[in-house]
Amino acid sequence: MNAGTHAPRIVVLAGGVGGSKFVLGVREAARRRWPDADGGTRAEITVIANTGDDLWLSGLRLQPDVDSMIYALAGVNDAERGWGRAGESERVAAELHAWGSGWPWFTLGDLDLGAHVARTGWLHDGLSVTQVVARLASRWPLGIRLLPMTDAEVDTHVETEQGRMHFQEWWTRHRASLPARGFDSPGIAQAAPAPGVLESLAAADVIIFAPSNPVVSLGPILAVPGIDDAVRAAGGVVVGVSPIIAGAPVRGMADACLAAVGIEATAAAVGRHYGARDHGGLLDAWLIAEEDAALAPEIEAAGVRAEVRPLWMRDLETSAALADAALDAAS
Ligand code: FO1
Repeated sequence: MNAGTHAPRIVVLAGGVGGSKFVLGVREAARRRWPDADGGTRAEITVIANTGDDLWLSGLRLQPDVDSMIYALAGVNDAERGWGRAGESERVAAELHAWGSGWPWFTLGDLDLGAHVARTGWLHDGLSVTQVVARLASRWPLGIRLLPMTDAEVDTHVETEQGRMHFQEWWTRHRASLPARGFDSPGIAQAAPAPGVLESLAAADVIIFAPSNPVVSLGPILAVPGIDDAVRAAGGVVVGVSPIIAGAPVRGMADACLAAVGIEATAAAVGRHYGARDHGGLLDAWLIAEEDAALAPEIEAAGVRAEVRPLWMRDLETSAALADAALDAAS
């Protein structure tokens, strides 16, 4: 990436809350590096969002990761709770629960419900998922282009000792505490990347793997046939940010997901899981935390350039600094 001469095309692969925090940082870092006349950026930022978390509930289509991204970039998210809109009431959710509709452990806020009703209506009218996401994302000036990974419905399921369940049931009802034997997203092997996904990867100056869950956030994106090959073949630099710091996930319950698929919860093991592009893998560089500096030789031995940086995203400033470090690693 030649940062000096032209505003770059940046593509971020991202999942839920960690992904949206990181993308906020990318947008801010790009505004500072490549400002335009309107307080935005000349850089083109495309976010490819995980849709493996999606679900049907009470007859409505939910897309938690897409909505987290839109709400966070619009500044209307409930940052404390971690999902939904700030300041929303739950009157409709209480009615749904009273009717026995939906899941009692899964609460849909009233403002958030507006998005689900609108989305379901547009899908019913025959719009593709890509078109629906574009409509939802057009409500606020987000400063990025948001693409779903695929237009196909590929909800993730979990195999546990208590049977098979939707990922959201395992995650929110059981808080990932039921030992998982594995994850699968039926139909994903036949799914096609959404329009624009392969084109954006091919044209990117830099592709960044957000510090999102490697198994249930970035895993589904990379499992859509053609996406991993497009990353391998990309002319741009591929930089990943570790979602694991000192053996624990930055947020969420990624360690439970990693254990289920036999990957150790360390920054080195996740880096090796993605692998080096020089050896048929996906990464050129892997950002690890200062706490994990001792793992750098192990990562470099696998052929991936390890960069030690502060990874904690506490606020916009630290998210922007992390995004800046990822952009630097691509230079
Ligand atoms: N997470 C919860 O832990 N409890 C909930 O009741 C809940 C409701 C919810 C509603 C809409 C939505 O888009 C997301 C929601 N989430 C809730 C978050 C979500 O289950 C997960 O954290 C993500 O899918 C993981 O990335």
